[in-house]
Amino acid sequence: MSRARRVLLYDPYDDFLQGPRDFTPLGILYLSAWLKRAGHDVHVLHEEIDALPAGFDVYGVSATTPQYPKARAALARIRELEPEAVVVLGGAHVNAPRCRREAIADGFDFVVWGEGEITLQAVVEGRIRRADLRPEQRIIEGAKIPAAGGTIDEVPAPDRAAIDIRRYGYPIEGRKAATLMTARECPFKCQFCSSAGGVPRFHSIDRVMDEVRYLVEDLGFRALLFVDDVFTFKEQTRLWPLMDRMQELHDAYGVIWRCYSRTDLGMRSLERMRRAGCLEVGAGIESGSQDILDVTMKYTTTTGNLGFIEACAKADVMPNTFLMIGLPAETETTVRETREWFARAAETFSPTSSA
Ligand code: B12
Ligand code: SF4
Repeated sequence: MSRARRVLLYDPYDDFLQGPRDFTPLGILYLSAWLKRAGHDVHVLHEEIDALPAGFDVYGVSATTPQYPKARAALARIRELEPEAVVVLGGAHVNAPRCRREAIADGFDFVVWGEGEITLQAVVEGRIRRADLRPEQRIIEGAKIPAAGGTIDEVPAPDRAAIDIRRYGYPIEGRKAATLMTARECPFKCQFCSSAGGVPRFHSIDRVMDEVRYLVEDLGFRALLFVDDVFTFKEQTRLWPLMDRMQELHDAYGVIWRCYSRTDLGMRSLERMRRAGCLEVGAGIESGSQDILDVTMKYTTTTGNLGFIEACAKADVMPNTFLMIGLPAETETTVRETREWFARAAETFSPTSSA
């Protein structure tokens, strides 16, 4: 390996992301685990910009779009602290082409979009160098972790030891939930989504359960939040066997959890998930207008979405629904349709428990 480099990975504080919205910064924790395994001296920071330290060769900054102003301010601060350091931007914000170009124009040395691990390592080790590249060439699609042997188990678990994990915890039934991922990418092409159009790759069920057991048995969490864009892909061949394993843990420790799904999720899956401790499923309803669902290529229907709410009610799982106003083709009529859809959904949902 080339010389070990000092790397600081930074996820800027954001006023919106405080209290229950202060989630573990999984993106930089994955990168930290990967770079440490390659022998680098990596530090992780999820604080205000004032806390940024000097003394690093490479600074990796992570941002969603609302965090981008803070990421830009962090860049300015890093230039004061370490003018010669390489500063790399990644995260969901730069999944949009225009945002990548802006970031290079704003002065980031590199923009790595998509998956960060392999390409950030190449930058850190000097195999990709600023001096060799024109500005537009410094926008790089992150190499994807190959699904060797059918899984992405090569990815080390997030480096949760690098942060004070007990500070975080989305509340589910008053318990702090730890976040984790079991797969990468979504094959759908919803036009508004920054995760659209990939090739899903999965961790093995054994590997998922190793991480779950670490969170439950070693760190003491009794609630979990799976942050996969769509946790419920491959219902019969993957979800159901995973639910059998989760049910063992639910029975042993009373672990409860939440995940995200599309609404085309079968009743039998919802029932298995409930038995395995799932209390909430987050799902993108997006709109009560079929026109808008079609224009944005969501590939769902308003009636199918209502069927999902009904199935959740039967399975005793709380549907957390997301919607957007202002998508292309939105009019006063489509906004009214959305309001009407939600009124029908509220009537349809009559949970049989406090879940
Ligand atoms: C949990 C979550 C939340 C939580 C916490 C968010 C947070 N910032 O911590 C809550 C519920 C609060 C939330 C709120 C919102 N969210 Co949200 N959320 C997620 C979710 C489901 C998981 C995030 C996560 O942990 N991902 C796992 C990690 C591993 O992924 P990652 O961070 O992208 O990291 C990888 C790469 O991006 C890259 N990378 C990351 N950082 C860096 C840095 C460098 C230097 C490099 C090289 C690479 C790199 O490498 C990593 C590993 O390969 C994602 C969807 C998703 N699956 O990612 C949406 C997502 C991040 N949310 C999204 C949105 C739109 C929002 C809201 C704006 C919604 C709203 N209208 O209020 C708010 C804004 C919050 C904010 N200020 O950032 C969008 C972001 C789109 C965008 N352009 O930024 C996403 C991507 C959903 C989507 N599919 O479109 N969210
Ligand atoms: S199904 Fe969900 S994650 Fe996949 S592209 Fe559509 S909105 Fe994005």
